Amino acid sequence: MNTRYESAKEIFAAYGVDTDAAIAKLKNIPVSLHCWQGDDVIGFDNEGGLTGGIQTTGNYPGKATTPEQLLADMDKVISLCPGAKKLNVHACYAIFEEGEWVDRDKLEPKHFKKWVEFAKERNMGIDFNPTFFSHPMQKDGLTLSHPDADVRKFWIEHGKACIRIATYFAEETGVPCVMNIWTGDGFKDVPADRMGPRMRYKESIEEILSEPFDFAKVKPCVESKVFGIGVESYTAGSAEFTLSMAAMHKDKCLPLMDNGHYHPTEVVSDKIPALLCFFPEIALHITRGVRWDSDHVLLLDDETKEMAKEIVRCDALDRVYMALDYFDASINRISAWTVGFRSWQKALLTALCTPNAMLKKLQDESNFTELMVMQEDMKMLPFEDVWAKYCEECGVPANHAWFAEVKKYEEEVLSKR
Ligand SMILES: [Mn+2]
Repeated sequence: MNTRYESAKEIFAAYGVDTDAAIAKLKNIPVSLHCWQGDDVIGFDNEGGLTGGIQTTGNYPGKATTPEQLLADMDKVISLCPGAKKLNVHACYAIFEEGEWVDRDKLEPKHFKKWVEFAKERNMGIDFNPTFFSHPMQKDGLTLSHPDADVRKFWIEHGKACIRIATYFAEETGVPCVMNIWTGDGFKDVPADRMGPRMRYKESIEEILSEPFDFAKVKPCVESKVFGIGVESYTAGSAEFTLSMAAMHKDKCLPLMDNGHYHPTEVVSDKIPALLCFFPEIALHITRGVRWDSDHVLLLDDETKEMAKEIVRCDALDRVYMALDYFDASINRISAWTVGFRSWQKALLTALCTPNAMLKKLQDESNFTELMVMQEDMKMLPFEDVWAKYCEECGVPANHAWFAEVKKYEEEVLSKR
């Protein structure tokens, strides 16, 4: 008797798609799992809560408030998701010893030793992010672009410290560390000077990048954003600014695109192949904005699928660093994390099972009528059966059966916090 997978495999093979190869490939593509879904982007180094242009909404019970809880929660998520993972840590998640604390400009590798231990035990690399928000030195909404040199200096030192920590992550895990620079610097209302803050921002980033590092191990990125809460009229790190920054410093930094950080009708799926024409490597933050940069949980929606498709059909799985970046505090956080990670895995697997060579040929022959017909047909292929096989091989449930685990964890662990 034919199993569903065997039957699906034949259907895909008729279009020239090898589903076994797709499954084998996806198993080895790391996707970075962000630690900040577990505690609503709070971290362990401050008591002030989340401030500075980003926001979580909701107060679902059970959020992690200690490193032990957060690591246990991440472990639960990891156990429910197929595929290779990398950790993504923000600097505000430094884990201090009892009674110990240093400010962000003085952070050292030892403050992230527990993250390294956790990653190494699970065979994962670590990505890293300086935290330029939720801190009293973020003054007037500004950090690296502030007119006061002392404010800029504090944050430059933070950036340099993070490069040293990123080097430590790369050396300990043997996996390059993507280190992303994002600030919420900007203005609520019409600025009188748009260039000044950007010149200061440029010089500050260049100073951070003057910290010695090996570009094979540490991959600094610059992330743009069109606006933030309370920063609606102007951001220093606009799309043009960060893209130019990366282009002018190709030997030491990459552009990072967050698909929540553009005007609502712009799509990052179209920007991926544009950047790949010029940059050997790029980085992504994958999220779902609803009407604004709301960081809703990633779902298997059209744009998510389209982004994955572009990475795959540009043959760029080894050139694009993929990291998840969403946070929802209104639902069970373990479930939110898991749904998002699994959605991106589904999008990648779907892309790997799409007959891209056949579709490209139709386009190159200007056979646009047939291209439309075939693209519509492709939407109905039995992806579910390939997904089930992939999950089985990875030892995780293929369908919602994983949610029973989350409910059990909520009852036994989360509800007691
Ligand atoms: Mn982001």
